[in-house]
Amino acid sequence: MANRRDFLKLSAIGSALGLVFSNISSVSAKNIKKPQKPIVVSTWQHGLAANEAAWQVLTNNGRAIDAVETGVRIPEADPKVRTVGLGGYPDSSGKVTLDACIMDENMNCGSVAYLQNIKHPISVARKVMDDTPHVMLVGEGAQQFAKQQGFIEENLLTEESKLDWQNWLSSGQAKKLINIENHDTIGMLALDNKGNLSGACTTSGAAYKLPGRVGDSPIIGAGLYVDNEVGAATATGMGELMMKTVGCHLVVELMRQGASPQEACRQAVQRIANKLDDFEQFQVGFLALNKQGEYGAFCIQSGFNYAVRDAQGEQLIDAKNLLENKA
Ligand code: SD4
Repeated sequence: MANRRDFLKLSAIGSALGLVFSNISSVSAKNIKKPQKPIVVSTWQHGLAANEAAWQVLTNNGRAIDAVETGVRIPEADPKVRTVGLGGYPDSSGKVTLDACIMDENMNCGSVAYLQNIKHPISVARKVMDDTPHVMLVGEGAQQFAKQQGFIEENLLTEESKLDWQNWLSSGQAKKLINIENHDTIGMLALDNKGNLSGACTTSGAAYKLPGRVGDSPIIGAGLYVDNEVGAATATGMGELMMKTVGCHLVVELMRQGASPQEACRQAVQRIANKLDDFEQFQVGFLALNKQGEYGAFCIQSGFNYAVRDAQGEQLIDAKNLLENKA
């Protein structure tokens, strides 16, 4: 039997129908397209190997949420990737502290921040999502939770990262802005065979950050957002700027209003640029995937690329940037 809530919903739908019908021809021309699926996209060159692992899950009829978790675990475990998981650049005191989050097609999400000594923060975030009533655990509490869940503690500061940190210390601790050498967060978005979207984002954050600093990557809405009706977005670069604009949520909302993934990313970058006189000093890159399997990206300055894996194979694409059309 219909209750009051259903009734209110029905009335709202009824009164909206006039509007919907008046727009029906443009909506159908634009939106009724066969979605291109499955597909997975992710930030940076290390996205190629990560996508391949995710692709195996997707082509075995797996869920997007399992694909993105599986995918980003590849760079997390790779000590050569210096800004994710094992081997990530430490903070200014020499500690490797990790941030990650994950979000599925039902608005479920999990996140960890300032997590130490655990190689796969994304899987801890997944456990927060699946096994707790919470969204986010940080620091000591996140580490205790990970241990209870059977994650093994290990030292994540490799000799190479330690040496670089020591050199940085002895160089007078020059303030290191996020430029093309030191931002390689992996953000990954996938659309599975059922047409469901999910995303994951994991990082060691800005190199030599202040102890205790947490960036955008574990913040739902800033470093990652998924709305299964519309699309998904993730980000890389100077996290403070994504936090100030809730950038990934903004990208998804722009897609909801009809923007293509690339145009939504462009507008989110432009929003940042409009607010900051010195935006040219920073890098920010957004990557988006919509419900139809269309993707796009945009960044402030050249250098950001992203990896795509679909039935046609793999690609590494240079994102368009804000400064390229500036004289
Ligand atoms: C952060 N967005 O912590 C991240 C930086 C990044 O690889 O992209 N790092 O601000």
